[in-house]
Amino acid sequence: MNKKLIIFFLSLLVFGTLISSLAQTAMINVSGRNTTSLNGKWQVIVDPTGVGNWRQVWKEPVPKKKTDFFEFGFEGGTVLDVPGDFNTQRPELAYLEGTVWYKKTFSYSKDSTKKLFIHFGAINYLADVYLNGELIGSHEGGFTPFQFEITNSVLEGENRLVVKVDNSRKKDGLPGLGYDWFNYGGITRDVNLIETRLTYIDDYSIQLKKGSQNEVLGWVKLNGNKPLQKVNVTIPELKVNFKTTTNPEGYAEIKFKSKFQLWSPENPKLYKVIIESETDSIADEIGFRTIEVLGPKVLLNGKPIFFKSVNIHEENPIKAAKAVNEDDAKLLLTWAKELGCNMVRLAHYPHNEYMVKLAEKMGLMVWSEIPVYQHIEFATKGVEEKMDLMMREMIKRDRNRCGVVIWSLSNETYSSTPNRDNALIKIAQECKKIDSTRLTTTVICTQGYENNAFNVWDTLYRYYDIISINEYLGWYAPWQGKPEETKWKLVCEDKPVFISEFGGEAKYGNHEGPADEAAFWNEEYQEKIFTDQVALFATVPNLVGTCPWILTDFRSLSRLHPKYQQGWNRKGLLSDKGEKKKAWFVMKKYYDTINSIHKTTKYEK
Ligand code: GCB
Repeated sequence: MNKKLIIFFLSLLVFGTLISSLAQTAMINVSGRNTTSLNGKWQVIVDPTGVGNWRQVWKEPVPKKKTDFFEFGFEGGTVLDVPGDFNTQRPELAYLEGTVWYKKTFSYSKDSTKKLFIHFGAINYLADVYLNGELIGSHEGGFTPFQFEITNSVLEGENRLVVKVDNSRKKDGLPGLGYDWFNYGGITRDVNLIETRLTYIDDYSIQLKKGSQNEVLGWVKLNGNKPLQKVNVTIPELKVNFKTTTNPEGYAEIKFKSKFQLWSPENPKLYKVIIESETDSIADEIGFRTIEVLGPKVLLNGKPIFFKSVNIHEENPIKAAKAVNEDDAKLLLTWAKELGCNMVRLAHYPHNEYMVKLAEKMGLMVWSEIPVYQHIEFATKGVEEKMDLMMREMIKRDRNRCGVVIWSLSNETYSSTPNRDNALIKIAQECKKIDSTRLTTTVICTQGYENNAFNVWDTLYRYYDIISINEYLGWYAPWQGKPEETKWKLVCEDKPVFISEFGGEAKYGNHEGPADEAAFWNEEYQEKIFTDQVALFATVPNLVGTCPWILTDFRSLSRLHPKYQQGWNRKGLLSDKGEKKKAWFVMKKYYDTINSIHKTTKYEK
């Protein structure tokens, strides 16, 4: 076994034990396993002031004596849908940032040849999970999966599961106190019981070796009491049948060659891949492609690619609620395709698995991001560890999704924040250790823009593959000359540049006021920003992609304009009802023609 991989697995082991008192990082490919869904109606206790803790509501005591009574209970109370955010399910929860206790019962027949896990796709933000009155563990972070093994704590017959969900903002949270999206609380993703054999396939990585278009280099990891096993990886369509044996740690390297039809936006080919050990078997749909940076260019399968991207929040604007299922994903991604995109930036946190899988099937590359957003307390104890864990949870879940091509490790942090550089350099290096086959980026919005010259000075970019810039020229920063005459200064001259956010607000159907005045939120002003941006793009050196902010209007409590915003950030190319604003057509035209006109201009000093 390759030395680097041994070190990687040892560090996973050490790290895994450190965090096991909290949640376990979840096994991958839940839909390929033996699951019982716990989605559906859950009883809840709404507890805005957090009294449920001292009342110990998870114990659900019943009066025994005539004088006993309890001022809480799940029976006869509110019922909410899981998955779903709690805020949009009951009017009185609309703006709740606090605690809701969820309860579900399930029955189980114990089987000594099986292990049982409870798996949560995500809970926003803090979760304490109680089974039959006992705390089994906790998890922090609103957008990544986690699990607990309950083989020994589950009871024969009926079981009571109580989950404390708390979406209060935390100063040392990820994100921190302030962010420009709606803080949907709740059990927002699927909940499953997963039954496995005593030794099961926990994780695997099956992707092309860095730089190769015909060789897979990966690994499989078993978990359980019989780590030494024969393992087969088969891809029936390619007649691949690779055999290996795991070592005493349950690990085996996977290495084989084949003639793959490479995945690309034009041909999003996925193969059925079956991984079998002596005690377990799991199937996946996997695509193969390479993504790399060569000087100022990004190459997909060895050829230069221009990222025609769009930003998306995990929200169904029509329902004005959290996006939670495949239909929601389809709605959003179909719009992205219609715009002419070949990529989506899933901002500003890892989205649900439906989004990532469907994007891959539809030929959309994915940019996935952790919620290290703006004012993060990098110097506060524990914050770096949380960043690291969230990154690992994000990568573990989607490592086999070839559609994911970029890991973004932060958005709009400030170089003056104590320990920011240190933390973001460290995480970039860790990310590469875990996955050297994808590109990394960090997004920055503090740059110089004076006398029509744009100065990208933040040295943090040196540690990432792509320079990603949120610029908002024409909206937050008024133009200082002709867009097509903008001059550029780049801190890293030879790196690809991606314009990860630009745009401005307009209320759909609003044509009030002069077309050149921002304060009227009219469609014409937003359209002009986009026309000017297209002119600007021709001046950007090393440009490899653009990503307007944002596909649709989205809910944000910091958007207080009573007439035009009404609690919505109106930078969508589409309204909250999916209506196309004028700017949509400018962007669509750009994406429909860019392949024939775009040349990556070299940076010149
Ligand atoms: C940004 C942020 C994004 C905001 C956007 C805006 O730079 O990255 O989260 O929503 O600006 O609309 O101001």
